[in-house]
Amino acid sequence: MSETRNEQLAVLESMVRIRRVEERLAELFTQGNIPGFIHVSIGQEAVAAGVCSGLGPGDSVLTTHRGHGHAVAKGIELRRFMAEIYGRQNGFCKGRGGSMHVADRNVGVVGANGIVGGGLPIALGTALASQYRGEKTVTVCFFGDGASNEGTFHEALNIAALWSLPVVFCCENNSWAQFTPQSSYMKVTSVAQRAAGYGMPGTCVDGSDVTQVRAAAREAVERARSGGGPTLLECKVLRWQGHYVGDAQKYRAPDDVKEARTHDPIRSYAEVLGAAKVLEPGDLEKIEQCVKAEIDDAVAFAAASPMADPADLLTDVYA
Ligand SMILES: Cc1ncc(C[n+]2csc(CCOP(=O)(O)OP(=O)(O)O)c2C)c(N)n1
Repeated sequence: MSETRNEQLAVLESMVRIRRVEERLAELFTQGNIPGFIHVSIGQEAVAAGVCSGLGPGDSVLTTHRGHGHAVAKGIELRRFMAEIYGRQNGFCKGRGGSMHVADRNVGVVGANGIVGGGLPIALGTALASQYRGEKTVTVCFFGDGASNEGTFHEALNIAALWSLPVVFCCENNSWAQFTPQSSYMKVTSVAQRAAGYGMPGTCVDGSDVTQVRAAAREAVERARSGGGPTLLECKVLRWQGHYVGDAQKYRAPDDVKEARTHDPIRSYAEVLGAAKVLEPGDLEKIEQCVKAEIDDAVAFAAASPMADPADLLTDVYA
Protein backbone atom coordinates (compact mmCIF):
# COMPACT_ATOMS: atom_id res chain seq x y z
CA MET A 1 0.00 0.00 0.00
CA SER A 2 1.45 3.35 -0.95
CA GLU A 3 1.23 6.08 1.62
CA THR A 4 1.67 9.79 1.55
CA ARG A 5 4.67 11.75 2.73
CA ASN A 6 2.48 13.31 5.44
CA GLU A 7 1.50 9.90 6.79
CA GLN A 8 5.12 8.83 7.01
CA LEU A 9 6.18 12.06 8.68
CA ALA A 10 3.27 11.74 11.13
CA VAL A 11 4.58 8.33 12.20
CA LEU A 12 8.07 9.75 12.73
CA GLU A 13 6.59 12.67 14.66
CA SER A 14 4.58 10.31 16.83
CA MET A 15 7.74 8.37 17.79
CA VAL A 16 9.62 11.59 18.54
CA ARG A 17 6.71 12.85 20.68
CA ILE A 18 6.67 9.63 22.74
CA ARG A 19 10.46 9.72 23.25
CA ARG A 20 10.52 13.36 24.32
CA VAL A 21 7.47 13.03 26.59
CA GLU A 22 9.08 10.10 28.40
CA GLU A 23 12.48 11.75 28.64
CA ARG A 24 10.76 14.75 30.22
CA LEU A 25 8.77 12.53 32.57
CA ALA A 26 11.96 10.77 33.68
CA GLU A 27 13.62 14.12 34.31
CA LEU A 28 10.64 15.51 36.24
CA PHE A 29 10.35 12.30 38.28
CA THR A 30 14.04 12.37 39.17
CA GLN A 31 13.67 16.00 40.29
CA GLY A 32 10.86 14.95 42.64
CA ASN A 33 8.00 16.61 40.76
CA ILE A 34 6.05 13.42 40.12
CA PRO A 35 4.75 11.01 42.79
CA GLY A 36 4.62 7.22 42.52
CA PHE A 37 6.53 5.28 39.90
CA ILE A 38 7.29 5.92 36.23
CA HIS A 39 7.94 3.13 33.69
CA VAL A 40 9.20 4.35 30.34
CA SER A 41 9.17 2.65 26.95
CA ILE A 42 12.18 4.49 25.51
CA GLY A 43 13.49 2.43 22.57
CA GLN A 44 10.09 0.74 22.06
CA GLU A 45 8.29 3.69 20.39
CA ALA A 46 7.81 1.99 17.01
CA VAL A 47 5.15 -0.32 18.46
CA ALA A 48 2.92 2.41 19.86
CA ALA A 49 3.37 4.74 16.90
CA GLY A 50 3.14 1.98 14.29
CA VAL A 51 0.05 0.25 15.65
CA CYS A 52 -1.86 3.43 16.54
CA SER A 53 -1.16 5.00 13.14
CA GLY A 54 -3.63 2.49 11.69
CA LEU A 55 -6.43 3.24 14.17
CA GLY A 56 -9.26 5.75 14.04
CA PRO A 57 -10.71 7.87 16.86
CA GLY A 58 -13.51 5.34 17.42
CA ASP A 59 -11.07 2.48 18.00
CA SER A 60 -10.06 1.60 21.54
CA VAL A 61 -6.71 1.02 23.16
CA LEU A 62 -5.94 -0.69 26.46
CA THR A 63 -2.48 -0.38 27.90
CA THR A 64 -0.22 -1.18 30.83
CA HIS A 65 2.06 0.28 33.49
CA ARG A 66 4.44 1.04 30.57
CA GLY A 67 1.72 2.80 28.63
CA HIS A 68 2.62 6.46 28.06
CA GLY A 69 3.60 5.75 24.46
CA HIS A 70 0.35 4.02 23.56
CA ALA A 71 -1.73 6.82 25.07
CA VAL A 72 0.31 9.55 23.39
CA ALA A 73 0.26 7.78 20.00
CA LYS A 74 -3.54 7.40 20.26
CA GLY A 75 -3.81 11.16 20.72
CA ILE A 76 -4.35 11.65 24.44
CA GLU A 77 -4.65 15.31 25.42
CA LEU A 78 -1.17 16.08 26.69
CA ARG A 79 -2.18 18.72 29.24
CA ARG A 80 -4.55 16.49 31.20
CA PHE A 81 -2.20 13.50 30.73
CA MET A 82 0.60 15.45 32.37
CA ALA A 83 -1.71 16.78 35.10
CA GLU A 84 -2.77 13.22 35.94
CA ILE A 85 0.84 12.09 36.23
CA TYR A 86 1.55 15.12 38.43
CA GLY A 87 -1.32 14.06 40.74
CA ARG A 88 -3.36 17.18 40.01
CA GLN A 89 -7.11 17.79 39.95
CA ASN A 90 -7.08 18.60 36.22
CA GLY A 91 -5.83 15.12 35.40
CA PHE A 92 -8.01 12.53 33.68
CA CYS A 93 -8.64 10.74 36.99
CA LYS A 94 -8.45 13.92 39.06
CA GLY A 95 -4.87 13.07 39.90
CA ARG A 96 -5.69 9.88 41.79
CA GLY A 97 -4.41 7.41 39.24
CA GLY A 98 -1.10 8.78 38.07
CA SER A 99 1.11 7.37 35.35
CA MET A 100 -0.34 3.84 35.50
CA HIS A 101 -3.98 4.96 35.23
CA VAL A 102 -4.22 7.52 32.44
CA ALA A 103 -7.35 7.27 30.30
CA ASP A 104 -9.10 9.51 27.77
CA ARG A 105 -12.32 8.07 26.39
CA ASN A 106 -12.60 10.97 23.90
CA VAL A 107 -9.75 9.50 21.87
CA GLY A 108 -10.29 5.83 22.70
CA VAL A 109 -7.68 5.47 25.43
CA VAL A 110 -9.79 3.20 27.62
CA GLY A 111 -7.05 3.02 30.19
CA ALA A 112 -3.63 2.07 31.41
CA ASN A 113 -3.49 -0.55 34.15
CA GLY A 114 -1.08 -1.23 37.02
CA ILE A 115 -2.21 -4.85 37.24
CA VAL A 116 -0.11 -6.98 34.89
CA GLY A 117 -2.52 -8.62 32.43
CA GLY A 118 -5.37 -6.46 33.74
CA GLY A 119 -6.20 -4.88 30.38
CA LEU A 120 -6.86 -8.17 28.57
CA PRO A 121 -10.34 -8.96 29.93
CA ILE A 122 -11.34 -5.30 29.66
CA ALA A 123 -10.41 -5.39 25.96
CA LEU A 124 -12.92 -8.21 25.53
CA GLY A 125 -15.57 -5.88 26.94
CA THR A 126 -14.95 -3.05 24.48
CA ALA A 127 -14.61 -5.50 21.59
CA LEU A 128 -17.84 -7.30 22.53
CA ALA A 129 -19.67 -3.96 22.83
CA SER A 130 -18.46 -2.98 19.37
CA GLN A 131 -19.52 -6.31 17.86
CA TYR A 132 -22.92 -6.23 19.61
CA ARG A 133 -23.66 -2.71 18.37
CA GLY A 134 -22.36 -3.46 14.87
CA GLU A 135 -19.96 -0.49 15.08
CA LYS A 136 -17.01 -1.86 13.09
CA THR A 137 -14.56 -0.45 15.61
CA VAL A 138 -11.49 -2.34 16.78
CA THR A 139 -9.83 -2.74 20.18
CA VAL A 140 -6.06 -3.05 20.54
CA CYS A 141 -4.78 -4.45 23.82
CA PHE A 142 -1.09 -3.84 24.52
CA PHE A 143 0.71 -5.99 27.10
CA GLY A 144 4.16 -7.37 27.86
CA ASP A 145 5.73 -10.81 27.50
CA GLY A 146 5.49 -11.23 31.29
CA ALA A 147 1.73 -10.65 31.10
CA SER A 148 1.38 -13.48 28.58
CA ASN A 149 1.87 -15.89 31.51
CA GLU A 150 -1.07 -14.52 33.49
CA GLY A 151 -4.35 -16.43 33.45
CA THR A 152 -6.13 -13.38 32.03
CA PHE A 153 -4.10 -13.66 28.81
CA HIS A 154 -5.17 -17.27 28.19
CA GLU A 155 -8.80 -16.70 29.14
CA ALA A 156 -9.05 -13.58 27.01
CA LEU A 157 -7.51 -15.15 23.90
CA ASN A 158 -9.74 -18.19 24.19
CA ILE A 159 -12.99 -16.22 24.35
CA ALA A 160 -11.90 -13.65 21.78
CA ALA A 161 -11.21 -16.39 19.23
CA LEU A 162 -14.36 -18.32 20.09
CA TRP A 163 -16.57 -15.26 19.65
CA SER A 164 -14.56 -13.75 16.76
CA LEU A 165 -14.16 -10.50 18.66
CA PRO A 166 -12.68 -7.47 16.87
CA VAL A 167 -9.50 -7.26 18.91
CA VAL A 168 -5.78 -7.20 18.29
CA PHE A 169 -3.64 -8.56 21.12
CA CYS A 170 -0.35 -6.72 20.79
CA CYS A 171 2.47 -8.17 22.87
CA GLU A 172 5.38 -5.80 23.25
CA ASN A 173 8.07 -8.36 24.02
CA ASN A 174 11.10 -6.66 25.58
CA SER A 175 12.24 -10.04 27.02
CA TRP A 176 12.14 -8.83 30.62
CA ALA A 177 9.52 -8.87 33.36
CA GLN A 178 10.81 -6.48 35.99
CA PHE A 179 14.22 -7.99 36.87
CA THR A 180 13.70 -11.47 35.39
CA PRO A 181 14.75 -12.51 31.87
CA GLN A 182 12.17 -14.19 29.65
CA SER A 183 14.03 -17.53 29.60
CA SER A 184 13.38 -17.84 33.36
CA TYR A 185 9.60 -17.61 33.13
CA MET A 186 8.53 -19.21 29.86
CA LYS A 187 9.59 -22.17 27.76
CA VAL A 188 8.63 -20.85 24.34
CA THR A 189 10.72 -18.03 22.92
CA SER A 190 7.93 -16.43 20.93
CA VAL A 191 4.63 -15.36 22.47
CA ALA A 192 3.04 -15.46 19.00
CA GLN A 193 3.35 -19.27 19.04
CA ARG A 194 0.66 -19.32 21.70
CA ALA A 195 -1.94 -18.07 19.20
CA ALA A 196 -2.24 -21.56 17.69
CA GLY A 197 -3.52 -22.89 21.01
CA TYR A 198 -6.53 -20.60 20.77
CA GLY A 199 -7.27 -20.81 17.04
CA MET A 200 -6.17 -17.37 15.92
CA PRO A 201 -3.34 -16.14 13.69
CA GLY A 202 -0.09 -15.23 15.44
CA THR A 203 2.56 -12.99 13.90
CA CYS A 204 5.95 -11.92 15.16
CA VAL A 205 7.74 -8.84 13.84
CA ASP A 206 10.79 -6.73 14.64
CA GLY A 207 9.24 -4.13 16.91
CA SER A 208 12.12 -1.71 16.35
CA ASP A 209 11.15 -1.44 12.69
CA VAL A 210 8.07 0.76 12.42
CA THR A 211 7.45 -0.25 8.79
CA GLN A 212 7.16 -3.91 9.80
CA VAL A 213 4.98 -3.06 12.77
CA ARG A 214 2.62 -0.97 10.62
CA ALA A 215 2.23 -3.65 7.96
CA ALA A 216 1.47 -6.40 10.47
CA ALA A 217 -0.85 -4.18 12.51
CA ARG A 218 -2.73 -3.06 9.43
CA GLU A 219 -3.43 -6.66 8.48
CA ALA A 220 -4.58 -7.55 12.01
CA VAL A 221 -6.77 -4.44 12.31
CA GLU A 222 -8.37 -5.10 8.92
CA ARG A 223 -9.08 -8.70 9.92
CA ALA A 224 -10.74 -7.56 13.13
CA ARG A 225 -12.71 -4.75 11.46
CA SER A 226 -14.07 -7.00 8.74
CA GLY A 227 -15.35 -9.64 11.18
CA GLY A 228 -12.39 -12.01 10.81
CA GLY A 229 -11.70 -12.11 14.56
CA PRO A 230 -8.63 -11.55 16.71
CA THR A 231 -4.90 -11.72 16.01
CA LEU A 232 -1.96 -12.10 18.36
CA LEU A 233 0.71 -9.70 17.17
CA GLU A 234 4.08 -9.95 18.90
CA CYS A 235 6.55 -7.11 18.46
CA LYS A 236 10.06 -7.94 19.64
CA VAL A 237 11.70 -4.88 21.16
CA LEU A 238 14.72 -4.07 23.30
CA ARG A 239 14.47 -2.49 26.71
CA TRP A 240 16.89 0.42 26.93
CA GLN A 241 16.11 1.49 30.48
CA GLY A 242 15.44 -0.22 33.78
CA HIS A 243 12.04 -1.56 34.76
CA TYR A 244 11.19 1.81 36.33
CA VAL A 245 12.93 5.17 36.30
CA GLY A 246 15.71 4.88 38.88
CA ASP A 247 16.36 1.15 38.33
CA ALA A 248 20.10 0.93 37.61
CA GLN A 249 19.76 -2.49 35.92
CA LYS A 250 22.56 -4.04 37.97
CA TYR A 251 21.12 -7.46 37.11
CA ARG A 252 21.82 -6.95 33.41
CA ALA A 253 25.12 -7.30 31.57
CA PRO A 254 26.36 -3.84 30.53
CA ASP A 255 26.94 -5.11 26.97
CA ASP A 256 23.32 -6.22 26.74
CA VAL A 257 22.12 -2.70 27.57
CA LYS A 258 24.65 -1.20 25.18
CA GLU A 259 23.54 -3.52 22.40
CA ALA A 260 19.86 -2.73 23.02
CA ARG A 261 20.54 0.97 22.59
CA THR A 262 22.02 0.45 19.14
CA HIS A 263 18.49 -0.42 17.94
CA ASP A 264 16.90 3.01 17.72
CA PRO A 265 13.54 2.97 15.91
CA ILE A 266 13.52 6.74 15.50
CA ARG A 267 17.00 6.99 14.04
CA SER A 268 16.43 4.08 11.66
CA TYR A 269 13.09 5.39 10.38
CA ALA A 270 14.55 8.88 9.93
CA GLU A 271 17.33 7.27 7.87
CA VAL A 272 14.81 5.37 5.75
CA LEU A 273 12.76 8.51 5.12
CA GLY A 274 15.91 10.54 4.49
CA ALA A 275 17.18 8.09 1.88
CA ALA A 276 13.76 8.19 0.17
CA LYS A 277 13.87 12.02 0.22
CA VAL A 278 10.66 12.05 2.26
CA LEU A 279 12.47 13.64 5.18
CA GLU A 280 14.16 16.78 3.97
CA PRO A 281 16.80 18.88 5.72
CA GLY A 282 15.17 20.83 8.55
CA ASP A 283 12.10 18.56 8.84
CA LEU A 284 13.29 16.73 11.93
CA GLU A 285 14.25 20.00 13.64
CA LYS A 286 10.74 21.33 12.95
CA ILE A 287 9.18 18.20 14.44
CA GLU A 288 11.42 18.51 17.52
CA GLN A 289 10.49 22.17 18.02
CA CYS A 290 6.79 21.53 17.69
CA VAL A 291 6.91 18.57 20.11
CA LYS A 292 8.98 20.54 22.63
CA ALA A 293 6.46 23.40 22.61
CA GLU A 294 3.58 20.96 23.23
CA ILE A 295 5.42 19.33 26.14
CA ASP A 296 6.45 22.66 27.68
CA ASP A 297 2.82 23.77 27.54
CA ALA A 298 1.55 20.52 29.10
CA VAL A 299 4.11 20.62 31.91
CA ALA A 300 3.28 24.27 32.68
CA PHE A 301 -0.44 23.38 32.77
CA ALA A 302 0.18 20.43 35.11
CA ALA A 303 2.48 22.34 37.44
CA ALA A 304 -0.05 25.19 37.74
CA SER A 305 -2.99 22.84 38.43
CA PRO A 306 -4.27 22.36 42.00
CA MET A 307 -3.22 19.23 43.87
CA ALA A 308 -5.69 16.38 44.21
CA ASP A 309 -7.71 17.11 47.36
CA PRO A 310 -7.72 14.40 50.07
CA ALA A 311 -11.25 15.56 50.99
CA ASP A 312 -12.43 14.13 47.63
CA LEU A 313 -11.07 10.70 48.41
CA LEU A 314 -14.49 9.05 48.65
CA THR A 315 -16.20 10.75 45.72
CA ASP A 316 -16.47 8.79 42.45
CA VAL A 317 -16.04 5.45 44.20
CA TYR A 318 -18.64 2.69 43.90
CA ALA A 319 -18.76 1.56 47.51
C1 LIG B 1 -0.88 -9.11 38.72
C2 LIG B 1 0.45 -8.46 38.96
N1 LIG B 1 1.50 -9.23 39.29
C3 LIG B 1 2.72 -8.64 39.49
C4 LIG B 1 2.87 -7.28 39.38
C5 LIG B 1 4.25 -6.66 39.57
N2 LIG B 1 4.80 -6.30 38.26
C6 LIG B 1 4.72 -5.04 37.79
S1 LIG B 1 5.36 -4.91 36.27
C7 LIG B 1 5.79 -6.52 36.21
C8 LIG B 1 6.51 -7.11 35.01
C9 LIG B 1 5.66 -7.11 33.80
O1 LIG B 1 6.41 -7.58 32.71
P1 LIG B 1 5.86 -7.45 31.26
O2 LIG B 1 4.43 -7.86 31.22
O3 LIG B 1 6.77 -8.20 30.37
O4 LIG B 1 5.90 -5.89 30.96
P2 LIG B 1 7.15 -4.90 30.90
O5 LIG B 1 7.33 -4.34 32.28
O6 LIG B 1 8.34 -5.67 30.43
O7 LIG B 1 6.75 -3.85 29.94
C10 LIG B 1 5.42 -7.16 37.40
C11 LIG B 1 5.64 -8.59 37.66
C12 LIG B 1 1.74 -6.52 39.06
N3 LIG B 1 1.81 -5.19 38.92
N4 LIG B 1 0.55 -7.13 38.82
